[in-house]
Amino acid sequence: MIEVGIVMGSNSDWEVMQHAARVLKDFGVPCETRVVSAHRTPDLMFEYAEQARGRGIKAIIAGAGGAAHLPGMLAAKTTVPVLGVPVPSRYLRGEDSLLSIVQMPKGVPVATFAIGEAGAANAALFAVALLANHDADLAARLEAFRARQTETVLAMTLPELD
Ligand code: RP5
Repeated sequence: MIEVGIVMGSNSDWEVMQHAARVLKDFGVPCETRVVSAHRTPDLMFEYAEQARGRGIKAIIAGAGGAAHLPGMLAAKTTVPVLGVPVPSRYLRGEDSLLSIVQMPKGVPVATFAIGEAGAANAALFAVALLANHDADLAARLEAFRARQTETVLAMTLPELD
């Protein structure tokens, strides 16, 4: 059963959002990827949000750029946690996306991540952490991931100056 939905406003968001899919795949979390646009396919967006909980989806990672209302509108139609990823935009480099997603009025939260690749990967890691609350095997894989990351940094060296 699909546990995490990854949705994005356009296939042009995939370059960024693939990093969320990659993390979930590496952790063995069943996920789906869909193009769902808030302003170009609003009926599909509502349908996706309305059906999410019934389909067993535990978290929705939503990426969008520009006037990025997709995460907020999904959150308006479902109580499944929505994790928003601001996608870099052509003219404002994603600052517009970030502010659109993060500034949700009180009452309908969207967890907002960093602009771009780091945000997409971290949204997926956050979804893994949510699922790991009820999945000991997944929690162990998350601990192992963090330990490997720590080892990598501990092994880093810097060049000597001449
Ligand atoms: C948003 O508009 C999408 O999330 C995308 O980031 C941006 C541009 O979309 P395209 O013109 O590339 O389809 O809705």
